[in-house]
Amino acid sequence: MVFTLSYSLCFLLLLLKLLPFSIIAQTYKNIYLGSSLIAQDSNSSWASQSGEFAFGFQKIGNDGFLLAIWFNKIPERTIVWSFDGSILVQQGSTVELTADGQLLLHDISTGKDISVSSSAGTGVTHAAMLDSGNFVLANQNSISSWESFDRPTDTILPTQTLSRGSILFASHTRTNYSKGRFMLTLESDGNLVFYTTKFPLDSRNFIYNKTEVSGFEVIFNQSGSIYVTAQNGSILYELSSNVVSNMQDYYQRATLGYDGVLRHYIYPKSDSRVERGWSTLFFTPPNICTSVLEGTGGGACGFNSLCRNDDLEGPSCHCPEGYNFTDPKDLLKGCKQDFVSQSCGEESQETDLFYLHDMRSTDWAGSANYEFFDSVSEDWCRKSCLGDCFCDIAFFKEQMCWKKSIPLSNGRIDLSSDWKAMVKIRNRNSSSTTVGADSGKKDNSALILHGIVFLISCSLFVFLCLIATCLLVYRIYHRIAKVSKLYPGIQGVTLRCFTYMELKEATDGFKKELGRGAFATVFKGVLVSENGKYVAVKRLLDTMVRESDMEFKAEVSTIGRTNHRNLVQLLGFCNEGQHRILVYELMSNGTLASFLFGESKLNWHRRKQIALGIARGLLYLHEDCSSQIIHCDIKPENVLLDDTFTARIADFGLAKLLKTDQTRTITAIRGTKGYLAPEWFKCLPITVKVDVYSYGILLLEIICCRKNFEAKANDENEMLLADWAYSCYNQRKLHLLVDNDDEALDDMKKMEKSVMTALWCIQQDPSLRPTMKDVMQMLEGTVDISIPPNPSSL
Ligand SMILES: *[C@@H]1O[C@H](CO)[C@@H](O)[C@H](O)[C@H]1NC(C)=O
Ligand SMILES: *[C@@H]1O[C@H](CO)[C@@H](O)[C@H](O)[C@H]1NC(C)=O
Ligand SMILES: *[C@@H]1O[C@H](CO)[C@@H](O)[C@H](O)[C@H]1NC(C)=O
Ligand SMILES: *[C@@H]1O[C@H](CO)[C@@H](O)[C@H](O)[C@H]1NC(C)=O
Ligand SMILES: *[C@@H]1O[C@H](CO)[C@@H](O)[C@H](O)[C@H]1NC(C)=O
Ligand SMILES: *[C@@H]1O[C@H](CO)[C@@H](O)[C@H](O)[C@H]1NC(C)=O
Ligand SMILES: CC(=O)N[C@H]1CO[C@H](CO)[C@@H](O)[C@@H]1O
Repeated sequence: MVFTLSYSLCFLLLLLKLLPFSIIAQTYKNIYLGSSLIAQDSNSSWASQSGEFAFGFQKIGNDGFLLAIWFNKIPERTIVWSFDGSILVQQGSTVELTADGQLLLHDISTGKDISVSSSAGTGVTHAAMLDSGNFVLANQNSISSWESFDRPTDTILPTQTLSRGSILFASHTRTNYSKGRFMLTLESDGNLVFYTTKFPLDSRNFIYNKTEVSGFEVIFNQSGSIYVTAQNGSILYELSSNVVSNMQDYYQRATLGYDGVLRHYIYPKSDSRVERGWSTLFFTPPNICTSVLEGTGGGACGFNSLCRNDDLEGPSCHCPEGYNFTDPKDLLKGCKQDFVSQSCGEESQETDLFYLHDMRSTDWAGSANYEFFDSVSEDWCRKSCLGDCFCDIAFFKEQMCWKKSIPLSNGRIDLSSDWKAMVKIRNRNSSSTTVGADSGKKDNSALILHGIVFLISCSLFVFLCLIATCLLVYRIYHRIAKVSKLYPGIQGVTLRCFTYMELKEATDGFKKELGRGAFATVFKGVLVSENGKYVAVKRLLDTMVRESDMEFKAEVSTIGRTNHRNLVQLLGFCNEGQHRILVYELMSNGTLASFLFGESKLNWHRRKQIALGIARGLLYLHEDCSSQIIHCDIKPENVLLDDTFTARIADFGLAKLLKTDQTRTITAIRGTKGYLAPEWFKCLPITVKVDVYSYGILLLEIICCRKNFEAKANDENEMLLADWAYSCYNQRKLHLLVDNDDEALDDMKKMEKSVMTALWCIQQDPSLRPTMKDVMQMLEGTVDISIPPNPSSL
């Protein structure tokens, strides 16, 4: 920065003492060592000579004061720079240019001093708020050693330049100046790049506009042009050009808005103008809604939201019907369902409780479709989505039907398009049913007809693959089961065959319900015949169980022949008429889910033990028991804790006990949303690696004590634990995953190993996932773990 400083500083100091301030200097006003400002309601600031800019404290709502620079002559007091938007100080805090030339922010509530000019060299003799909007610390020779222009926040001003490596970052919201979700940088190789971040981390997520030039710097010149120049000064690329001839009559700024759009604004200086206010001269990208197409992350407006770009007003965020903003104060945080989503359990009953709402001109581009059908009718597409608990929205176009689940990415509204999305919403009440909800029952024949059409489509293969796999797996087990006798177990385990009356008595007429799942209800019981031993009695819904006696017995004996300290032991069964009941030992501490997501959480060391226990149990099922068992539904609800808090896997072997071939494609899938490996949705064989995947998700949940998908997470990138964990791992910020968990924070090495193991388990490609034996070794620390690739990349 050029200073027109007079002869000597001493002379100036002398003048200062004798004369009023304004006479001294032409273009600057000095602030001397020892000066300070206090954060208080009567604004205190250091203004520039012309009074157009000021440096000091700006009150931000009722949250505190921000150390900032702003346009001082306009009513809006628009902020163009701030020290650190995340630091708001309370009334009475000060900023001081200390005797040794440091600019210090003293926060009265913490009592801490924060260095504002940390990189300034020694020898600072004064500071100045320049008329350009630049605040500088300078030495005796007026060489500046620190400038606010070198540390831009979201705005650049005329005469300011952006050098290679500088970053403009969007504010979080209109009124919150901490770092937001979008950044603009001139990269070290000279490209001008706009990108989204993995908010709240700064790291780059998706580049939504890139100008490939080998730029040296970005210049905003006084007549209102913004351009990229080469090192020799020649203009390589013009971003915004001056269209107003009398630019000196306007204030100008270029700001990267919290919505990710860079806008060049002007504001008439003259008071005589009737209409004053910032108006946009130029903005880019032209349509951010279509520019942001993130592979991971929610898109321009966050998960499940819809971005709409109006020519006049720019982009705005909306929620689909039935959804509300996650945080009404931060619309970019996305939307959440305003209803309880469809349960995958009693699916047949719940279908009637939902309807599909048509939303025209709406699309969620790039959100993974988990199913696609060709040559089907719209009606078929609707019913298929309604009857499928995984389907949250469907699209129909020219006989093609796509189904997607939340969280949905990159939603946008384009009024000129012919898109049509159908959003599934729970009925407010059964009387107020709208589209298609009440037609479910009577149209079964139509459904079958369309089923034929559907057989032609690609999904035929998915369907056949599943059936084939199931049949094959089943055959193998069946054969093994046939040769062994029913009752004698191994290692002294004998299955008891109970009568229905016996169990009715034991449960006092099936009174004390412990839990209810998709295909069974569990009751507490006590066996008088065995010294009052407590048991869990699992009564399978008769519609869900295989009809054949032989099959049932075979499967039960497979389960009965397992014996491991990390499995819930099957004690006996009942197979009388339509009554199919399994009797297990009772686990006094209930499910792991309640100790991860409930009020009282398990401590870190216990959680580590539990993670190992589950891995051991799974390893036994996969490799060590007489016939391999794929669990198919590993989740915290299916891990029980006994009185010593040892993890015991429940419900293994049930996958084969249940009818798998009664319904259409997706419902043939066993398992629970969120824990399902991708191969369930593809035409890939189902192997033990599906359990490894589910285990990986479960392991992350155990580490972080939270659900894999949490709509009310602090920030949208935290919503999907799997993605969030990878970002934190990649950024070496694993501490963010276990916020207040001191024990885990003290055990970072182990915690990192666990996260790495989990990331390997949830790789898309099953062959990349470790076996449970590998997992055990990784967790026990007996092998080195290599760096896991991004699990969401294909
Ligand atoms: C302080 O500045 C605000 C605008 O930021 C203005 O509305 C208010 O009147 C000022 N207060 C005083 C005491 O000057
Ligand atoms: C601003 O947003 C950040 C999140 O990025 C949050 O931590 C902070 O509390 C917010 N500040 C205010 C004053 O709301
Ligand atoms: C600013 O840049 C534009 C475009 O390159 C040029 O026409 C104009 O003369 C420049 N103004 C100044 C004051 O340098
Ligand atoms: C400046 O450099 C660019 C390439 O960086 C080159 O194309 C241009 O001719 C140079 N201009 C002058 C005047 O040297
Ligand atoms: C990127 O920015 C340029 C310049 O504003 C614009 O012409 C182009 O359409 C933008 N590209 C996208 C994909 O938004
Ligand atoms: C969601 O929005 C609707 C109206 O748009 C409102 O009635 C409802 O209370 C909101 N729900 C929540 C949870 O904020
Ligand atoms: C929200 C609401 O009105 N719910 C009612 C819907 O109808 C059932 C009976 O069918 C009532 O029990 C609910 O209270």
